Order: sequence, then structure tokens, then C-alpha cells
Amino acid sequence: MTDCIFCKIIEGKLPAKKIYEDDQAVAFWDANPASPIHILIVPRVHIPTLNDIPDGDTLLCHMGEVAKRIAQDLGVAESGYRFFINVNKGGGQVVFHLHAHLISGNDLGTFFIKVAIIGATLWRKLLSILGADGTRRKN
Ligand code: DGP
Repeated sequence: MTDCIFCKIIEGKLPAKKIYEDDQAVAFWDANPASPIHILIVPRVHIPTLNDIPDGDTLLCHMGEVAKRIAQDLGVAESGYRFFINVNKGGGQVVFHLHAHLISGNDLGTFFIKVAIIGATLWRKLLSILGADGTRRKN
């Protein structure tokens, strides 16, 4: 596929921070990381989505093995990581060259959402105690 960015990365026509490669797959750091560790494991062959892998193909198995190996190399195999594939637009897939995500480390997005929820809850409680939100009954 000439206009596929992952094909171009695999062929070395576009830059990427590669971390692993073999005859079947290439792995590189995600350009828009969701966590401190965010690696994409990409088969060399252009397959648009998971749905396009023929039954019985061992490619997915190999991608899992690559993920395990990278997780070990990066020291997160024991502490833990996520390994997943987005499938089609409804599944969050943006690049239509099959790839798996390996994600680990602090999830700052989730952290800030939790802080915001706790902050909003405490703020509502404070307003309620002060009677500033109109919920406190006046005797
Ligand atoms: P997905 O939503 O599953 O299709 O994930 C696509 C990922 O690919 C997304 O996390 C951002 C990443 N990405 C997109 N373009 C590039 C690129 O040119 N270089 C690298 N390294 N990653 C890219």
C-alpha cells in the first residue's frame, strides 16, 4: 500500500523510533503515546484489520510473542502492561494497517480525570456545608 504510513515506516521511508524487528513484524514507539510506554507492534505485510487475518494464521501469535519480549526488555513484564488491538472505526482504529498496542506506565489521563472527579465531589460537599448551593435547609 503506497499511502500507508505504517508501510512507509516499515520500509524506512518515514522515521520512527524502532525498538524491535524481525522477518514478520516491526515494533516502534507510538508518536502519540497514551502512557510513558506505548509501543506499536506491526506486521510487515499490509493487512488492514484483525478481521482480515485468515483463520489459522500464526501472525497474531507472533505479535503476542514480540509484545512479551519487548515487555521483558523494558522491565514491565512482571509489573504489567496492556496488549490490545483496535478494530475498525467503531473500535477506535485510526491507522488501517493491523497493529497491536503495548501500553504500560503511569496513565496520566486517568490520573487527572480521577483528581477532577474527587475535586468536584469535595467542592460540592463544601458548598453544601456552607449552604451556598441552596441544598441546606434554613430553620
Ligand atoms: P489505532 O487508533 O489503533 O489505529 O492506533 C494508531 C496509533 O498510531 C496511534 O496511537 C498513533 C500512532 N501513529 C499514527 N501515526 C504515526 C506515525 O506516523 N508514527 C508513529 N510512530 N505512530 C503513529
